[in-house]
Amino acid sequence: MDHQITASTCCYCGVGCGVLIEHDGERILGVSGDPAHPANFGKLCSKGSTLHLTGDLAARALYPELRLGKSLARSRTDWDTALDHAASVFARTLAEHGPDSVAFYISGQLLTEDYYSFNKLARALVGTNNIDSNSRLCMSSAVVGYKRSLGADAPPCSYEDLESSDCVMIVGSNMAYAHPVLFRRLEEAKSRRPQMKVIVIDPRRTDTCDLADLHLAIQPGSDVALFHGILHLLLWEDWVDHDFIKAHTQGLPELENLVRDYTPQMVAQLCAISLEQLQQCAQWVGTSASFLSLWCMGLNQSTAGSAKNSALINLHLATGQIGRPGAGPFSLTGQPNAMGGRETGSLSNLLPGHRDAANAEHREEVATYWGVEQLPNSTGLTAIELFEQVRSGRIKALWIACTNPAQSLPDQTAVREALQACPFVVLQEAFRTTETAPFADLLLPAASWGEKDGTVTNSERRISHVRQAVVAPGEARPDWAITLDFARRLEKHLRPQQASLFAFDTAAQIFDEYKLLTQGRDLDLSGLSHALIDQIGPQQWPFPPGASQGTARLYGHGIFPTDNGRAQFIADPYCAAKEQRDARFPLTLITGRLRDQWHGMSRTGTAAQLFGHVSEAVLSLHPDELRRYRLQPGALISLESRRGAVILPVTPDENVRPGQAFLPMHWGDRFLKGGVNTLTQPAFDPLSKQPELKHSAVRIEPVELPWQLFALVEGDVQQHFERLRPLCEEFSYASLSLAGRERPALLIRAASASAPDRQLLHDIDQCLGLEAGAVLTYDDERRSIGKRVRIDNGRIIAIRLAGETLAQHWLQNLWLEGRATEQLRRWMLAPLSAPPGDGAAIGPGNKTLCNCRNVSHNAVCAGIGRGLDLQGLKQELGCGTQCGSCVPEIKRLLAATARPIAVIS
Ligand SMILES: Nc1nc2c(c(=O)[nH]1)N[C@H]1C(S)=C(S)[C@@H](COP(=O)(O)OP(=O)(O)OC[C@H]3O[C@@H](n4cnc5c(=O)[nH]c(N)nc54)[C@H](O)[C@@H]3O)O[C@H]1N2
Ligand SMILES: Nc1nc2c(c(=O)[nH]1)N[C@H]1C(S)=C(S)[C@@H](COP(=O)(O)OP(=O)(O)OC[C@H]3O[C@@H](n4cnc5c(=O)[nH]c(N)nc54)[C@H](O)[C@@H]3O)O[C@H]1N2
Ligand code: SF4
Ligand SMILES: [Mo]
Repeated sequence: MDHQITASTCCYCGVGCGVLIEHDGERILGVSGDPAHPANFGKLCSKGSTLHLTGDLAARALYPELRLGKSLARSRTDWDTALDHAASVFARTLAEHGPDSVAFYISGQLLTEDYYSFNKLARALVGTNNIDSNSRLCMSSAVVGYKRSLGADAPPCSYEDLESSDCVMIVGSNMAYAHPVLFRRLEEAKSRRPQMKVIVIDPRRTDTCDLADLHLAIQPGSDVALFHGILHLLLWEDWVDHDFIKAHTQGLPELENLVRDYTPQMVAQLCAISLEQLQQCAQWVGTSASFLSLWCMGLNQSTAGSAKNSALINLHLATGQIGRPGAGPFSLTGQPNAMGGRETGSLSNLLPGHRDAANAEHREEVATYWGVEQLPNSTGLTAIELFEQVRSGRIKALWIACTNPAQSLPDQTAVREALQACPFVVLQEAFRTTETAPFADLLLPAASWGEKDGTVTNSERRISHVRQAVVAPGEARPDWAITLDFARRLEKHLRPQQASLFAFDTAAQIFDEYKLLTQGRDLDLSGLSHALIDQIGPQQWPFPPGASQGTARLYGHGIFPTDNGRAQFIADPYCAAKEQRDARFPLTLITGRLRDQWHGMSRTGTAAQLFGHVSEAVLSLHPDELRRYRLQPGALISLESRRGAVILPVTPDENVRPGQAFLPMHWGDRFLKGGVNTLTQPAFDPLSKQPELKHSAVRIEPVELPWQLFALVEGDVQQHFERLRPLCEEFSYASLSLAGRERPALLIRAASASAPDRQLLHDIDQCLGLEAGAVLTYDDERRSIGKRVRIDNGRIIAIRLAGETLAQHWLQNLWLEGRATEQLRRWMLAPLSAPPGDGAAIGPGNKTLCNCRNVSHNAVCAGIGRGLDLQGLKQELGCGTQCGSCVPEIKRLLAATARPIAVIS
C-alpha cells in the first residue's frame, strides 16, 4: 500500500500534541508534529518524535493467554474462550461474594470511550464502585483541590495563558522533561517578553530552572507553609484584590487567622530558603499584572496533596488572578487522558459528568439515563486501599487495564503479594513484557497507539480525536471493544433476556451516549461529536449544543460552580510529610521523571536510542554526601527504606541538595532488580487518597560485591531480555538497559558477593551466543575472572566480562564504533580499563545529550571549550535544532562555564 498520513495525537503526556503518522496501513513508518494542532503547532519533544521507533513487536501481547490453575503456565487461547471464561469467573464470584468482591483498576492512558465502557460495566452491570485508576497516583489531589476551592474539577486556563502571563510560578513540576512542548512555548514567550517573571519551586535544581528568574529549592513537602507564608506577605503588603475577594469569595477571615502565624522568618526557616527569596516571590505574585501557576506531581503526590492544591489556589483568589488572560491556577495533567478519566467519572468516588458516587441525586440521574434500577451506594476502594483488599482476600477477581501496578504502585512488596494472592487477575495490556504480566491469569492483548480510535482531553480541556492509522498486530483489539465484549457476555449471566446496555459498534457511538451525561453540567461537551471534531478541529470544553467553538477560559464572570457562586478560601494548616528523615533513615528520597523515558518503559524501553540520555538506574546524591559516605562515583550501595532495599550505583549531582537523594521513577524490577517502588510508601492524603510517591526516608548501607558482570549482546533485544532477565535473579545487583542506535544491544550490569556457580555463567554465555563461533576467551579460574568477546565480520557482537569489568567502557565503545582491533587480543590478557593510548571510552559522562541529532555531552562540552555559544553549537554540531528538548541542558552547561549560576539558592 502507498504511504499515507493519518492525523492523531501523541500517546504520552497531557500536553496532548497532534502527530501526523506516516504509515502504509500496516506499519508505522514515521511521525511528525501536526502543524494544525493547537496544542503544539507542529512541535514534538524527544519522546513524541521517536514514537515510530518504539513498540518492538517482539514485546507486544499478540493473542489472549489463559492460565487455568495458579501452578500452571499460561497458554494461548482464542478470544471467545478467554472472554467466556472471564465472564463465568466474574459471574460466579459475584454470586458467591457480592458485587464488591471484584474490582477494576484502569488508567489515564485509556481513551474516553474506553473509560466510559469500563464505568458503565462496573457501576451499571456489576454494581460496584470498586473502579479506580492510576490517576489516583497522579491527579486526585488536583481534583480535590479544584472541587474544594472552586466548586468543580475544571482547570480554568489555556496554554495561551502561559504565553501572555507576566508572572509564571512553576511548582513541583519539571516541565522541561515532563511537558516539553509546553515548556518550549514558555521559553519562546519569555524570549519575546524577557520581563515575564518565572519562579520555579522544586527541591531539586531541574532543567526547568534554566528559565527561572527565581528558584526556591524548598525542603521537600514544605509547599503549604510556603504558600501560607506568601499569603501572609500579600496581606501584610496589601497586595490583594479586595473587590474580587468581596464579590466572589468566602472564607478569608478564617484563613487570615491561620496565616497570621506563618511569619516570613518561620516560613523561610521551614522551607530552608532565604527571607529575600520569600519576599521576592511574594512581591512578584502580588504585583504582577497577571499571575499564573503551573503544578504537577511535586504538589499532588503527597500526604498533604489536597492542602497543597488549595493553598496555592488561595493565592489566586486573594489576588483575583483567575478568569483573565495570563492568570489562573493551572494544574498540568500527566497522562494523555487523565482529564477524560475525570470527566467520565473513572475514580471510585466519581460518576460520569463530574458527578459524585456518594451523591444520591447524581446516582439517580445516571441510573435513569442508563436505564438501570440503581447505582451502587457503597464506597468504592481507591488504588492503595484496593490493593490492600486484594491482599487481604476480600477482592477475588481483579481486572487491570492499561497500567502496570507491579511497577508503579508504592510499597511493591505488598502489591506483588496482593497480585500473587488474588484468585483471578485479568490484564488488558499492549505489551506482554511488563512487571504485572507474570501475575495475569488472563492476558488480553490490547491495540495501542496508532491502532485505535477515540478521544482524549488534554490539560487545557481540549478534546482531540485519536485516529487509527494501522491495523493492530496479531489479535490485539481496542480496549473499548474488549471491555464491551466482556460486558455483553457477563450480561448473559446477570441480566439474561434483557436488552444489552453495551450495544455499541464504534467509538463514536460510545461518545454520543456519554456526552449527554455532561449536558447542563460545568463541563458540558454535549455539542461535540467525533465528526464535528474532524470538521472544526480539537475543541476545549465546555462546548454546549449549538456552540461553534470551545471555551478558552473559565470563570471570567467571577461566578463559581459552588452552591452560592463564590469560591472558597481553604484554611488547612501545614502538616509535615508523613515520613521525615531521621537518625535511622537520614536521607529523603525523591522520585520523578527522566526526559526520554515514560513510566515503566514498556514502550520507551524498547528503543535503544532513548537510553542515550540516561543509560542506567543510578542514585543521584550531592557530592558532599558522596564524600560523607566515602563513596566513589559508580560505587554500588544498598538503598534502604522501612519497606525494602535496592542495590544500585551512586552518582554525584549538584542539583540535589545535601540530605536528599533522587531516583527516577522508571526503573521497575525488569530493569533494576527490585525496582524503585520497593522503597516508596503507601501513606496517602486523607481527602484525595493520593499516595506519597515523591518522598521516603532512606539510608545508604555499604555493600561488598566484588564479583561483577558486564554483558552486551547485539540484536533481538527483546528475546535476549526475556531469556537473560530471569538468570539475573541470582545476582544481588542487576541492571539491564539498551544501547546503540541503528544496531541496538542489550546491556547487563550485575554484581554479587562471590562468583556464581559455573552453570549460571554457562547459561548466560549460551544466551549471549558465546558458546561457539569466533570467540576470544580469557580465563583465570583462580581469581574467578573470565572474559569472552565474540567477533563477526570484524565487528564485536557480544561481550561478557565476569569477575572484573574494568574494560567495559572501552569495549562498549569498540562495539559502538564497529572496531575490533588486534589490540583486543592482547588486551584480553591484561586487567586494564583500556589499552594504553586508546582513550576513547563511553564513560558515564559521555551521554547522548541531543537525541535527534545524536550529539554527545562531551561533544557539546568540547564545543563550549572552543568558545561556541548556543547559536554556534547549534550550527556546528546540530544539537538542539530539532525537538529542542536538550536546549535547557545545553544552556546550563554554557552557564556553568560562563559564571556561577546566579538565580539558584
Ligand atoms: N518524560 C516524561 N514525561 C512525562 C511522564 C514520564 O513518565 N516521562 N509522565 C507523565 C505523567 S503521568 C506525569 S504525572 C507528569 C509528571 O510531571 P512532573 O510532576 O513535572 O514530574 P516529576 O519528575 O514526577 O516531579 C516533578 C518535580 O517535583 C519535585 N518535587 C518533589 N517533591 C516536591 C515537593 O515537596 N515540593 C515541590 N514543590 N516539588 C517537589 C521533583 O523534584 C520533580 O522535579 O509527567 C508526564 N510527562
Ligand atoms: N515512585 C514513583 N512512582 C510513581 C510515580 C512517581 O512519580 N514516583 N508516578 C505515578 C504516576 S503520576 C503515574 S501516572 C503512574 C503511571 O504508572 P503506570 O500506569 O503503571 O504507567 P505505564 O507504564 O505508562 O503503564 C501503562 C501500561 O499500559 C500499557 N499500554 C500502552 N498502551 C496501551 C493501550 O492502548 N491499551 C492497554 N490496555 N494498555 C496499553 C503499557 O504497556 C503500560 O504497561 O506511576 C506512578 N508511580
Ligand atoms: S510534549 Fe512530547 S510527550 Fe507530551 S504530548 Fe507532546 S510530543 Fe508527546
Ligand atoms: Mo501521572
